[in-house]
Amino acid sequence: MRTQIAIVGSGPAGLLLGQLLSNAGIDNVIVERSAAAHVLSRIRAGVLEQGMVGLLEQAGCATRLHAEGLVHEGIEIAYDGARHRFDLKQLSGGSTVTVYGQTEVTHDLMEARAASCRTTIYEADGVALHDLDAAPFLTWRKDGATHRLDCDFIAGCDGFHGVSRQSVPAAAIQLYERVYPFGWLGLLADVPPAAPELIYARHARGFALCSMRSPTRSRYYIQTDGTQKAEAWSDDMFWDELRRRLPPEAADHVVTGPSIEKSIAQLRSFVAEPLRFGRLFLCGDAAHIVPPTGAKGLNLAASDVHYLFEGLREHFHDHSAAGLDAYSSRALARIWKAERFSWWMTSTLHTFPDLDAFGVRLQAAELDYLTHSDAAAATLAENYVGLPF
Ligand code: RFL
Ligand code: PHB
Repeated sequence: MRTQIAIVGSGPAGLLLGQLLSNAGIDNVIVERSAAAHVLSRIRAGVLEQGMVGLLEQAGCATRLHAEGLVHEGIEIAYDGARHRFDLKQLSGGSTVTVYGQTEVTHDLMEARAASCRTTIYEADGVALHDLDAAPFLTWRKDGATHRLDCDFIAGCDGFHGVSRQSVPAAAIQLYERVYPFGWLGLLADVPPAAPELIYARHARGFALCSMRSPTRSRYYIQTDGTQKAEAWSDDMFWDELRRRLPPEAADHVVTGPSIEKSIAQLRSFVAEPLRFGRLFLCGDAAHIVPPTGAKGLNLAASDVHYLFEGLREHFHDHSAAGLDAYSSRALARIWKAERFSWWMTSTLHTFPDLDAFGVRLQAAELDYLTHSDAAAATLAENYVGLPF
């Protein structure tokens, strides 16, 4: 089999890239390790920047998003028992965010992919990348046979644990990493949200977040230490701990109910540099991870896709290498700013086991500054709604 672009991974990055390429008449094949149902079962991001919404429009996959997504003009940050609203729209000069689950984005992209009649191979075992410098190809096993896909370029969209980044010789790649000594325990339930906007809460017992998927479905998170397992938390334990960490009038509005899903994610900051190795391009979580506090992971995957798509389009349509040559540095400039913002929000709102009294005072000063300075609030808003592509 031969194609122009072999895409490894059918998460949001791989599917969005595939859709943009297909619409531009550039042939592509997606090779995915898991079954489609498994890819759709992972509950992850919920907040989309305007840039990502624009890309989904460009891909022709935004009809349901516009019908069902919730446009949010503000967020709240709570600490010391009080809530503080940040008017994102006003502070950022008109930008908003859209609350629409990653599961729904993936679902919409999968439907569009099926309609485009391009090939997607699910349940591909042992995907391997070959000859990245000259004539690249993928191999994998499926149904008892080994398969081969030759291509012009490979897009490594296979997430943090994928094979693409690991196919690069260690000497050619630089890794930057910070692992935080805690995780987030998330719970999804069919109950109305506690408040109309997201609440990020700092508390001495640990961070908490009130988010949502729709007017009848809520998503909550609490900070837990890195060693805990989701199974150790009953729903009642979760709801009790969540309410303890919220200001009283927000806690009073939490409607409890049975969980649909409960899982723990370890928090990590990670960047691999560069993003290009010969004819392989890394894209999305394959190249970088942010802690979820700033809601940036999925949105960063989208901006990578934008830069990579533009580079590939220029290559095939305009016979220019400029966009592909610039891909790594253009994407990394935006990635590091999102890394900085996500690290800052995480550092400001979580409790750290080894934080001394000086560090606790600095966190308090940071929050006091944020809630009393228009400049600080504007900086938060500018980053939260997403820096321009
Ligand atoms: P994905 O989604 O991990 O998809 C990678 C795909 O590649 C497949 N794969 C392979 N395929 C073939 N061969 C292999 N060897 C393979 N290895 C893996 C996988 O099966 C999968 O289908 O990466 P992608 O596409 O780069 O997308 C990234 C986003 O999923 C991620 O950044 C976000 O979910 C992060 N994130 C958030 N981002 C936001 O922008 N806003 C948020 O509000 C937000 N909240 C979150 C989050 C992530 C969370 N967790 C669980 C880490 C909240 C949480 C709790
Ligand atoms: C979510 O709804 O899953 C969500 C929202 C905001 C974040 C992280 C996750 O910062």
